[in-house]
Amino acid sequence: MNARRDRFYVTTPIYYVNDVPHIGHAYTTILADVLSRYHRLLGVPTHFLTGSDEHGQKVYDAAAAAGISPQEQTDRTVVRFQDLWKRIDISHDDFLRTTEPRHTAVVQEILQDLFDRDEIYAGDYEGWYSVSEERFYTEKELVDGKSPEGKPVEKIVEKNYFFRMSKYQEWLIDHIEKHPEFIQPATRRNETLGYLKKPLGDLCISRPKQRLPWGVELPFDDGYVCYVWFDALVNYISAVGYRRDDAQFEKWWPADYHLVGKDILTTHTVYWPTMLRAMGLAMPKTVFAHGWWLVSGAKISKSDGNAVDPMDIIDLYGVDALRYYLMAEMTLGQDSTFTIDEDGQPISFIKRYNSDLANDLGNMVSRVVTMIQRNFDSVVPAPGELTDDDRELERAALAAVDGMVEHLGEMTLDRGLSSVLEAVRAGNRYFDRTKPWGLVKSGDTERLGTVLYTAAECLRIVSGLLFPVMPTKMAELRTALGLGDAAANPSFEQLGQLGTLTAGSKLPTSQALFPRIELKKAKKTKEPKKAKPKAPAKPVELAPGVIDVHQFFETKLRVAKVVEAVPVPKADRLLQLQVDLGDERRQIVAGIAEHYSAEEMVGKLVVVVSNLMPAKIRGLESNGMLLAAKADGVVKVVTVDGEVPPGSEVG
Ligand code: ME8
Repeated sequence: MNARRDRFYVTTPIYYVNDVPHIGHAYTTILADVLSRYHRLLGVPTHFLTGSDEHGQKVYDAAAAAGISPQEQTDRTVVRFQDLWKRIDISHDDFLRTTEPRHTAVVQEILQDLFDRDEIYAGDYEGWYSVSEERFYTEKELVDGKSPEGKPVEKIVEKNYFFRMSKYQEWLIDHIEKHPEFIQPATRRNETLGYLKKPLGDLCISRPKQRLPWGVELPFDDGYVCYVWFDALVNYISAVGYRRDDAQFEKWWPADYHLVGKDILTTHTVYWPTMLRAMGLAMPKTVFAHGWWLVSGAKISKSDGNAVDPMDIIDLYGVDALRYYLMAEMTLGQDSTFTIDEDGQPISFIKRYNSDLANDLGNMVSRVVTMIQRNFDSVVPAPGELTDDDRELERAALAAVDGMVEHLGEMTLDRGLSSVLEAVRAGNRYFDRTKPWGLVKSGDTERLGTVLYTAAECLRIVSGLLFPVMPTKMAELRTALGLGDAAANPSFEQLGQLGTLTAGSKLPTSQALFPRIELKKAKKTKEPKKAKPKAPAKPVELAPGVIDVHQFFETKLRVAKVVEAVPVPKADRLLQLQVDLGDERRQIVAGIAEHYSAEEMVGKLVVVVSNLMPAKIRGLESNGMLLAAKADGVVKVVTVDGEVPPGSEVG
């Protein structure tokens, strides 16, 4: 469990500075920040590294398009990332730019060393290159003449330098199999193991300067620069003193978590470990690949023009609310949808904010603080003897402390936050049960004081537990509860010490912590007149259970290809499927595990109901339903008779 780590080194991807940051970049960085802050509370020495990936084709092209030098492009854009991190309270210990000499010099030394030891050799390269993804594909990997992600590719033959990645294939498979924690979650481990079933080639690690002059120059051939990924991945070690400061390097390496999005799984779980192996270094403990933030079923990305600007949310609703939403809404490892209505209102955000922060937490805070202000002249009352009700609330708050520590260890942060919110809800129920307003009426001041003190104690614990996620708001809450040094974040140990709230301290006047967000009513948009099918002259009376054809066509059935499948832990009947619907990917949780293994399902063309409201099954988002036939306890999923493109309509 994380609580027992003796130090914690966490990294984010270093982001490309070809464009400004969007909510996806903010997400990974906030996640690393929250994990770092929790570990600091646990008393674990922590090192949090982030930075910028400044070389390569993308940045070079962006500079050319803007009519400026690549260095100017990086200098201008990196500030946008650094400013955003300041704005959203990122507490990183280091920000590495790959154009800094402390990094480039180390990259060159590594290249020279690998070249001297024949881990890097010169050869001819013939392949298909995708500019937008900055990587080569083999002929076999292309799909309809494009990269597997659908990006255009061009054929290139040239002399290049190669890293002997292929010779580490068997070792890597063995390492992944022996260390289940190395690639998480399990779906991603299976994906990498699947990738490693095909022979692994050597990795082309150079780019001729005449095609791309922007990069770290190869120390053994000045006609070439280093491939951007070979340069970028090294940031995780150059930043902590590799080849420069042995004591610092010993202290932090290997990293505890490389946090990445699932888009960059192969580079982190195939290229990086083989590079480290060739350098004779230890493997990172875990590469954790989280899912994507989607809008209308598509990955949020700048190039797709659907980027959500974090600043828009922050300006309207505040930094902490955004941080909370991103952490509470996404189940780590799965995709999550950011919904925006036709008026541009971030609906999923507002719903989560109103239910958890305004209705539950904000409401409890305002009940406790207002009653102390009105009935005890703003002075925290001393508790009398505790009843079972009071003890029950104390137990709920302490359970949240344990829950958070446990969920941190399992990287189930959303569930850790639910356990804290559960304590808040228990607090509101406690209020309803103990009815302090009734105690005011009956003049039972001692019992009233005990109830308010116990509720405020619960809030003290909650404020500490949510501090890593909402540092500003929780400092405000601590001030509102009369806790001396508002900014001081208590350790987990202090959090669990009951009776820490000081009776007799005076509460300052405070404002509502999380005012409710009123949703604007959706505009009435005029529906374009559809050519309606002719209604029958007389209403037809349908026999019970019979529907007419229009009712049938309200159900949208589509063909989907199952691209990934894994069993749902602790649920014997469920499989968690990722399906391809042509224009989007979805997750469906299906109750078929007793009839199909996960492996059997992958590759099947199934029929799904595609216009169902998303549902949560065992905490997993399920977006659609599989059709299946059932007879005598046998279940067979409905498939199509032949190859049709995923997404095809059925009907
Ligand atoms: O890949 N949802 O940089 P990059 C969730 N420079 N996370 C998202 C996201 C989304 N829709 N979009 C982006 C690179 N991200 C390389 C990395 S590391 C040695 C080099 C996050 O600017 C997610 O963490 O394209 C993803 O992996 C990363 O941004 C990609 O950032």
